[in-house]
Amino acid sequence: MSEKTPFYITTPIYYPSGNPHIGHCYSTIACDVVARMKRMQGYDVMFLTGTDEHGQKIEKKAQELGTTPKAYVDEIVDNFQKLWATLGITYDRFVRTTDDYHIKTVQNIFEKLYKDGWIYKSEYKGKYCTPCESFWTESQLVDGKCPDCGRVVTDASEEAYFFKLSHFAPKLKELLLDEERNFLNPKSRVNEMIHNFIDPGLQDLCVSRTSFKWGIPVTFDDKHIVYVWIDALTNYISALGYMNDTYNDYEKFWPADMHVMAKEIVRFHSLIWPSILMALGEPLPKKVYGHGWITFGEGGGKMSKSKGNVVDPFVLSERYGVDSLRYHLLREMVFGSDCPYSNEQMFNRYNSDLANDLGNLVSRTVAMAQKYFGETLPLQKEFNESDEELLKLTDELPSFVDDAFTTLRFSEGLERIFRVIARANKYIDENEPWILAKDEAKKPRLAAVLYNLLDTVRRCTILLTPVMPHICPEIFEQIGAGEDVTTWEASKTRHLLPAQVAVKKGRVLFPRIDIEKELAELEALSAPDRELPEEPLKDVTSFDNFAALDLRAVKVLSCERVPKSDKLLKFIVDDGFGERQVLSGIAKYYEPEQLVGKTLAMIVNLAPRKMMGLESNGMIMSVRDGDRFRVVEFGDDIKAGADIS
Ligand code: ME8
Repeated sequence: MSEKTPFYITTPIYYPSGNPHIGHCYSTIACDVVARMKRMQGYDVMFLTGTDEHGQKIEKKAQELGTTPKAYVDEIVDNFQKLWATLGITYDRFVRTTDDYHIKTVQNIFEKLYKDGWIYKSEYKGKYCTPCESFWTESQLVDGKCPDCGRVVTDASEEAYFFKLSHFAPKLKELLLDEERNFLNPKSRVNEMIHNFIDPGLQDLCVSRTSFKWGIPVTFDDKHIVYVWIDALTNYISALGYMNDTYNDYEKFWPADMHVMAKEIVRFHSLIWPSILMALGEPLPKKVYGHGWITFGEGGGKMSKSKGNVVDPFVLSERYGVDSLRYHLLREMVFGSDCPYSNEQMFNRYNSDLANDLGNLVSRTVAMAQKYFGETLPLQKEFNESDEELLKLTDELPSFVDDAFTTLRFSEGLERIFRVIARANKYIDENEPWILAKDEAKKPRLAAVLYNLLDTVRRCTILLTPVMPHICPEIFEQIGAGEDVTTWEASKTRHLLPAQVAVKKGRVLFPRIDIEKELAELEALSAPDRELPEEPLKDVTSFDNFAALDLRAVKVLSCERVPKSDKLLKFIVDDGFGERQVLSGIAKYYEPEQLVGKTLAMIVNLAPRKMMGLESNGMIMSVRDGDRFRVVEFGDDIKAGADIS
């Protein structure tokens, strides 16, 4: 027996700095479709996804929430995994950069690159975008700001290790321009990489940091942690067992057949990643695909968690079906381009393609087979020349769809399948089965027409299975197609349904969506719940009462828990005139050391009072945030004693 051919496909590993959204779904569904299709075609597939859990952003978020980075990411990673389960994502492995085996690989690689002279110690000076964790050269900034997110960058300088990326510039250019190899797709990204990055001069890459702690320690210099890209990109081989003992799949699956991602991280995958691999002496991935962004709202822009315009994929798949969401995303997005997301567009597409074209074709055909033949078609089949157009169009589908899906041109592949489905609906109108049924002598022809229709549905449905894996089996059941005639290979051959095929009417597969009604309901769902604040509004008071309060910014000099109290923290603060002691009931929400050095808001002229035997002189102000309270704080530039009015 011949060994199955391995096929290795990867999504980016996502940052668990916020919950997954439709954008993450797109890349993951795209990879799932390719993985499912390759499995159907008999490949031995490894489909890898995961999460990229280190970095300053996550460290900061966890700190703000008063939790540890690991506890913080655990919860979000769980949401990613729940979403993938909901969407029917058949990944084979899920890598987390906090997994021990991954850490081992990163440390081993870093050590090897250092020993081999590809990593050296120096001083980093440059422009740094904290939210993006990216360094930029002056020439890459747009209006002096981060070209990715448009935010302010700062001058940064610190001791750091560097990877000799500049050395690889000529080889990278050769790789990108190699027509036959066709490494990076779409082609437009090749020009971007060369003009924006290689030609202006590739800088060596800073690969370690000392300014935060949440990362993988450099084994031979523990002040440093490995900075994001060596940690992140390495997931593609750590998860196969490269330089670790947990897995043993590197020989079999590397080099990857395709890395899939959106355009903003193509740079890292097509320049940095190949260079790291070249430095390690390892083969390069076969293809890198950088798709466009799903954009949202007027003016587009990458859908971002921070802009709060996220459509909840859990809600959409629950209400309209997982397969409808999968279909919609893949059908709308033209590979390489950005694509605005709108619920209205999804409903229109659903009604026209799924309810009208596919749903109707299946239900009409099955209903006619039932009505005219009582479910089982008779043996005799009178095919004729007029059937050829439909059959030929269907014959061309499998290789077209294979090529389209493998190169992420899903919309083209799906459009072609639905062209055949539309042709089949037209074939019904041309052949007028209801007229044939009136004449007993025409029953054999009627049987042939219905058989052709059922068989066309069979072949189209096979090709749709990777995209709509939940609903296609139902279609097979309705048209009486058993497992042997629903393999990928079987889509290539005409007339494989049994001669006396028996249909079975089932539920309406794609009930029409009442667009106005659904839009209104979604709107209502997404409107933020207007929760009433817990404290009702107080009676009006005079201006003098307000003016009598002395509100100031104060600097926290020390902070500790009050013994035997689970509520109270004891602060010594500088109020601009001197030091004072104040107590605050926020011990449940903060570790004392988190608050030292902060500048907080305080009422300083409240009469002293005693709690747990200690005197409190004033009140630190905090604001309710759900179940917790957060202190009201100012930036370092506000001086202790500054009055608040
Ligand atoms: O960049 N449209 O993680 P990330 C389409 N950890 N795709 C989108 C999208 C959108 N609006 N939003 C996100 C990282 N994506 C790094 C990757 S890989 C070694 C490290 C998808 O959570 C798309 O695939 O910001 C994009 O490249 C990726 O999520 C970015 O995910």
